Amino acid sequence: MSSSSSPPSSRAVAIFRKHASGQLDGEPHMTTDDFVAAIAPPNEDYHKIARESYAVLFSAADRSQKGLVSIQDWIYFENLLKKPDAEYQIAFRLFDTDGNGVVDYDEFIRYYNQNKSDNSFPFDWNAPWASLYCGNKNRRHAMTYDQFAQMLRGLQGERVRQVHPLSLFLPFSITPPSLNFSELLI
Ligand SMILES: [Ca+2]
Repeated sequence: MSSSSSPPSSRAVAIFRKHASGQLDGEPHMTTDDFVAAIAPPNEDYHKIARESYAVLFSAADRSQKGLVSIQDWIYFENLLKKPDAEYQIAFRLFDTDGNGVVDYDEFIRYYNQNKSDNSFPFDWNAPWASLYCGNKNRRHAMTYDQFAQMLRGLQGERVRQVHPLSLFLPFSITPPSLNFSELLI
């Protein structure tokens, strides 16, 4: 059974109502600050990096890129975090900036270049390995979620075992949100 079909937990709804300070079309919505407050560990002494780490997840939760998270977005995100491949699902949504369900080459390059750090995976876009997923310069192709996840797993296995998939691309590490979230739901 897909967890995306699970009914929303009343706690998830309660957390949303507690934190949502924004309004859109007369409905409560979460701002970035609301969202970070809802998912970050309650006693964490924020510093800038931690805040940015959590705030980046807002982009994955804000499915229509409207700058606010609706109750439907929140419940969808909560279900996403329950999935065993949550980190990959989140990474995919961060890269799929137009939300059309595939990551095309331009999206991939753009997100990678915006977020890479000195520690990021150094892609050789012309390597046979990379063209397997992204195509070559004559013919680029978009990645489905399965292809994207396969690529990330390949990257991890090849280069950095035990490394969080998002940290391959982002200039900071993200504490797996599922842990914080489940603590929050206890
Ligand atoms: Ca896309």
